[in-house]
Amino acid sequence: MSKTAFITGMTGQDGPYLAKFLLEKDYKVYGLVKRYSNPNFDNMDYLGVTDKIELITGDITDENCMNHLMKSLKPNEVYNLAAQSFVGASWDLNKLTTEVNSIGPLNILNAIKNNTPDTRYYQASTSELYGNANTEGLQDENTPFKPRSPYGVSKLYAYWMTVNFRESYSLHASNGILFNHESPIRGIEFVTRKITDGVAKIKLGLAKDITLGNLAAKRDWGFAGDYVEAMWAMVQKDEPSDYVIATGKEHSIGDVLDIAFQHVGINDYMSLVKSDPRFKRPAELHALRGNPQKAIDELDWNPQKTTFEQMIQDMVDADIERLS
Ligand code: NAP
Ligand code: F7E
Repeated sequence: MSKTAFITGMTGQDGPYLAKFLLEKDYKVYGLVKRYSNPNFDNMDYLGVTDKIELITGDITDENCMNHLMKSLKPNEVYNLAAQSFVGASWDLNKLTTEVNSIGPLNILNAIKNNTPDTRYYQASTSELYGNANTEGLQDENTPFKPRSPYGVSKLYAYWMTVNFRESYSLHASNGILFNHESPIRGIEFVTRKITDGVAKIKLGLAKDITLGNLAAKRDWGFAGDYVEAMWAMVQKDEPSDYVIATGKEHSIGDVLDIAFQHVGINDYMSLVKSDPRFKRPAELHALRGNPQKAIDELDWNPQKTTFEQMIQDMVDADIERLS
């Protein structure tokens, strides 16, 4: 009999990639979507999964809803990907961010514990937990957490609650500490997609320039399609644990700009990029680079499947196609 998985955050970036991966493994997939007057299934459509999963309307901040769903669906695996995931908005939306990113996972963990304690749980944790800890070296599972955004602080609670339910109630609950990962269906406000969308618009004559914030930021950017494989792999382990998922390579915003502009044949682009303090954050996180060695050793996960260059070029191509 095929396994069942319940994924929250189906309209986002990672939900559709994970659903596609699990469908290929013959899972029955239930996907949670928030109630909206005007739903947007574009990301699921892009990956061709909309009609292959059972969509359920709900909200992770609603305790009753999570209880009811665990009781009725009894999934083998739960992947909690739902979040207010935009760091930049988390200062103005600090309470909402806490309710979704901290209380949401708590509701799911309680619902599992009370209804289906054999269900395995994946929590979407993040490199934002580290803040500026150890920016000179690589961050791994033992690097101390020093979050610098309300988003990071909200995710810290969920991280420790996941560990706590594992240790207190023996739940199979794991944290994937994922570093930035991108794709053609990345949200338009995140910096890589903002750049690839902007470059595509400039190429097509639809925009004159791109306006960004802190141009000095550096990140460890991987491909979402590769990262969902690690989510699944940690849930399959006999013992639950926490894993850094990263490429181990650091890139600058300048690297993203170089690759994206060069891909459309524009080499001299400096006058096309503006900086506006509007897009800067009250506290910035300067640089991140993760050490995925534990995931390589224990999950047999390959951090170098898709290169950074290929990913950015694919994003530009997808944006040009979408806009053409
Ligand atoms: P995303 O594109 O922002 O998607 C987030 C999803 O959560 C959306 O489908 C959103 O629905 C849903 N959601 C928000 N509030 C909800 C609620 N109260 N109840 C139910 N669903 C809700 O995020 P992503 O990039 O796919 O990331 C997936 C997860 O990994 C997130 O938890 C994120 O914080 C975490 N993460 C991401 C990265 C990254 O680089 N992408 C790195 C580390 C960790 P609407 O669209 O309807 O609002
Ligand atoms: O910013 C700088 C910005 O918004 C990356 C989320 O998925 O990854 C993501 O969070 C860097 C930051 O991603 C602009 O200041 C400059 O230093 O693409 P981002 P993020 O904040 O790293 C982590 C791991 C998550 O968990 C999150 O959910 O780029 N930057 N100029 C800009 N960023 C944006 N968005 N827009 C700009 O104009």
